[in-house]
Amino acid sequence: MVILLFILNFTYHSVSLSGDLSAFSEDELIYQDAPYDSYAQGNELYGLYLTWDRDNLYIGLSYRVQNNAVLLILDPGRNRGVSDINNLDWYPRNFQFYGMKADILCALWNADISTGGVREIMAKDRTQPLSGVEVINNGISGDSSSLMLKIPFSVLYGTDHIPSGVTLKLVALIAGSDHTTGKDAIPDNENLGSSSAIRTFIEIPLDRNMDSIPDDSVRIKDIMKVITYPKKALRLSEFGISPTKLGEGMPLTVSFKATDYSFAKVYIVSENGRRVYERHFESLTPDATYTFTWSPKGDLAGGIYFVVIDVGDIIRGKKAFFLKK
Ligand SMILES: [Ca+2]
Ligand SMILES: [Ca+2]
Ligand SMILES: [Ca+2]
Repeated sequence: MVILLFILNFTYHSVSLSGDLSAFSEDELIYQDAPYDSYAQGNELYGLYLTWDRDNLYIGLSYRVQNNAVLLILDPGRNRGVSDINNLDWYPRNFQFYGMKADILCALWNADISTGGVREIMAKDRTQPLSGVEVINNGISGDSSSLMLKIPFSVLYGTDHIPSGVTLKLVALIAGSDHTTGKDAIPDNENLGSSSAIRTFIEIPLDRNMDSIPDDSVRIKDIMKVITYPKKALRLSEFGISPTKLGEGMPLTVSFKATDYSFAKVYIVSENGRRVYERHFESLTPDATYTFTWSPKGDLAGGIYFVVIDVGDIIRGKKAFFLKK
């Protein structure tokens, strides 16, 4: 019984950020990646380390790159972030995330942290440096390198307490220059060399006993999961507008439903092709109905308007008439 109590308290581990991954325990190597599964020779992810103490999350990554970028992407479960990072103002890479939101991005080029850092993703085209995070990179181009991060939970969640029962998701990627797809991933992702869809992540519940304090009585390897969000046939199961004849100031209701984790662009164009309205929806929940309204302003010309929805492979349009007195 004494022994049992003794081993119960074993998550909390403060890691000193020296650039030496042996600061993590063997148990904290939560994902050992194949040493030769990259699409670019000499550019590899080897292992992901993770642990936490009461106040900080510690992540370590063992890798090797040469003229490539290393990206570590976190979704702390705050329901913020984006599902597409191909148009970011910093390290834009052709990745679309299905089932996770890219929220915190740590990136560096050619094993050199002076070319990178840690940023928060604010919108599809905007990042900002995240302060309060410590990063150490130890390595040179073409050689085995290590990256270590210390992220205070107060930085991740903006409060002293973490959200009750929250789950962290993360994925590490190697990619080439701007707008390219992946070379290697932790965890492994299907068709990484050709597809830009990232569907497989590591998920870690930080607070299984729901007390808003990171758990200190779990072995992370036992509770973490590698989750793949399955591909569904991407289609619009619903797309409707109402009414189809509009008067000035009258709201048009647009509703749609998509079957996969995805993003949708809805725009309204006039007869002569002028875009008068545009709205983006990120990380759609499959089979959830999305509804919004739009009211034509008085300065718009009367006539036909097309309400167009773009869900990746599918583009559909509906006609609305704006009748002006
Ligand atoms: Ca690898
Ligand atoms: Ca891999
Ligand atoms: Ca807890």
